[in-house]
Amino acid sequence: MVELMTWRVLPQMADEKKPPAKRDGERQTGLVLDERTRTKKPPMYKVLLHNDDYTTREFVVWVLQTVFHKSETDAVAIMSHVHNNGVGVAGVFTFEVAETKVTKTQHLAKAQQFPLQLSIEPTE
Ligand code: TYC
Repeated sequence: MVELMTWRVLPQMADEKKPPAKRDGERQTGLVLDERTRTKKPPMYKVLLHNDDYTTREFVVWVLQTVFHKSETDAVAIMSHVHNNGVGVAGVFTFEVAETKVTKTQHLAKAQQFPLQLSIEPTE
């Protein structure tokens, strides 16, 4: 998947010899970006993993490594957290990416007859 982002340079920058004083929100690139480009971040969503008594620890660790690109150490820590607390965060993504990861994981779990449950929740 390819995501494109446009960075619009304000016209005032084109002919000015010295840059204007730094504004609030201007980043270290020196580019002056319009208000919308500067401030708009996409809403982000947590993918939650839920504990159950049947899915193996090994499968959960494998899913965290292959679908969520976690290191083995982080994958084991997240799996253990879910096992001990009932629920935990597998990762934080835009909605479309979160949905795709949930769907992939559900298919992988079903193929092995594991009842693994996931959910999506907006970040604050
Ligand atoms: N509780 C499971 C077991 O003891 C392991 C497990 C961990 C299952 C995390 C689901 O999201 C989960 N085999």
